[in-house]
Amino acid sequence: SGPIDNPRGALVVLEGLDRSGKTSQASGLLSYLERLGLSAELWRFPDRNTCVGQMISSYLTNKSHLDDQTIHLLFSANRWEKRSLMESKLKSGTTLIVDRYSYSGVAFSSAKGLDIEWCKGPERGLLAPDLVVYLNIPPEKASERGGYGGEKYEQLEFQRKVAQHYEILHDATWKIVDACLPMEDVAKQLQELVLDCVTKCQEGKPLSNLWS
Ligand code: NYM
Repeated sequence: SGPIDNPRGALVVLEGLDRSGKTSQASGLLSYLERLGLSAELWRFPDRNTCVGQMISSYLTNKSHLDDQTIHLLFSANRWEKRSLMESKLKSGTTLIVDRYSYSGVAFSSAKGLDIEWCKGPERGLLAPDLVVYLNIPPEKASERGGYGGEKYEQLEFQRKVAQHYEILHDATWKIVDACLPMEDVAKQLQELVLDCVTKCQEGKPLSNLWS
């Protein structure tokens, strides 16, 4: 069975600062793809449902303390424990819309001062996204949006640093969408980008690994 008989799904990642609108846009995208009759699922990282995810969650809610390297590796392990399921879903034709991925991992940890190459290390070999959309919002604007929830990292000063580190990670495959536009306009742009990407994957674009 070739790519035409057995088309694979696309791995689509949404990235951006806290309060950039990723989560709302991701669920809008899911209903859009379903309306088109495509098989799609919404995923997010951290996935707080696993044992590792629960350790991450208690760190983020300040119920436990971990040093910067340790939490970095837990975020990465949380992606590794989902890698094989991710691959089988994609191969069986399901498109995955993923709210945060390795770029969050590297941007947030390197914003704390960890070496960026060290941060990328454990991410190598995870599946590479077919499309990364960065929802671009100035940190000041994001902080005005209904306030932060009080988890770790949700402070303007730190978000400014994260924004700078995201910028270092941008590569040719990233699409940047202005997250200050009205929600419907952001949604429209996302739909176009994602549909184009899904089509390329159906036509046989191969899956590859991240940063290897
Ligand atoms: N975060 C998320 C990281 O620091 N590293 C990672 O690898 C990932 C996936 O967790 N402030 C941070 C970014 C967020 C926080 O994410 C929780 P969310 O999307 O608010 O549940």
